[in-house]
Order: sequence, then structure tokens, then C-alpha cells
Amino acid sequence: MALREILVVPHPVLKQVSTPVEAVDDELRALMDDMLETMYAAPGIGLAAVQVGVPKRVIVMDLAGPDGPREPRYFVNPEILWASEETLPYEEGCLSVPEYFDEVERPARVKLRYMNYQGETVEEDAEGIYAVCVQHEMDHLEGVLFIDYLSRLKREQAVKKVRKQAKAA
Ligand code: K1U
Ligand code: ZN
Repeated sequence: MALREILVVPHPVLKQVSTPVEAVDDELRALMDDMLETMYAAPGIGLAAVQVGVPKRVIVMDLAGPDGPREPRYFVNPEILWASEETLPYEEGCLSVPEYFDEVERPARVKLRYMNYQGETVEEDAEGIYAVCVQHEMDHLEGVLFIDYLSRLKREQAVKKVRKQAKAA
């Protein structure tokens, strides 16, 4: 397993639409293992492959957080089959927009279909932080960042802050 570099705004690859995965094979599992290790090290609770420069429709997640017992989840070619009318506001963060947090409102519940680490098709319902995080990560697959839902002024401030951090580092 290896740690990968997490791309930050305004890297152009983050705006790419990710392509579907053809097969869940050992090469893809190695990518998902690297992504999970990178996410734990960051630390974060989710990561999309495009954030490590691989624009494929792959997400990893662990909602237990970096200190809890590990509960990794893997999503290949995820789809949202249904989303509730009811919405949930949540203070979101993103490893590609480090140290910037703001509120985004998304459907409170979604029905998902995806392939897991074994390549099996799974359908399940998500709510709470699971629904928030999976929608945030699926936006990455479309080249959309959570700051794209904010005002232009806030978005520009967020990018400016990240550029300043990068310069100082
Ligand atoms: O960059 C990402 O997509 C990961 C992002 C996921 C996310 C967080 C909150 C709402 C929606 C999506 C993060 O993991 S940001 C870091 C974070 O939330 C966290 C870090 C350490 C402990 C617990 C949470
Ligand atoms: Zn993100």
C-alpha cells in the first residue's frame, strides 16, 4: 500500500468527470487500498479517486473517523437511485479544500447502487452523515466540489485561502 498525493483546488483534474470502471480486479483493489490509507492519514472520512489524480468512478469511506475501529466502505460506479425531498444542512469539509468548512444542504436520504470491494452489486439506503458524505464524494465524480454550492465570493475566498497555505508551506 502507498500514500498518494491529494490534489487541492484549483487543480484542473478535480473538475474532470470520472469514467466508469470496467471490472473490479486486483489493480483496482490496489488503488482502493492506497486511497483508504491516504484518507486515514489525511485524516478524512471519504475520498474519491479523482482527488488522487485518477479520474475513475471509485470512492472509499470510513465514517468511524480516524480514531474509531475501522469500518472501510468501497464504492465502484456508484449511482443514486432515489433522493428524498427532505434536505439536511451539514457543515462540510473537503481534503481538496483543506481547512475550509461551510454549510451545504443536500437530500437527507438516498438509495444507492454500487459495486463493493469484491465486485458484488449492492443496493442500500443512506441517511445522516452517510448520505451527506456519499453525495459529496459522488459530486467529485462529476467534477463538482462542495464550494461550488456556495456564493462566488465564498468560493473565491476558499481557493485564495488554499493558495496562501500552499505558498506558505
Ligand atoms: O475530501 C473529501 O471528500 C473528504 C471529506 C468528506 C466529507 C466530510 C464532511 C462532509 C462531507 C464529506 C473529509 O473527510 S473532510 C475531513 C473530515 O470531515 C474529518 C476529518 C477527521 C475526522 C473526522 C472528519
Ligand atoms: Zn471532497
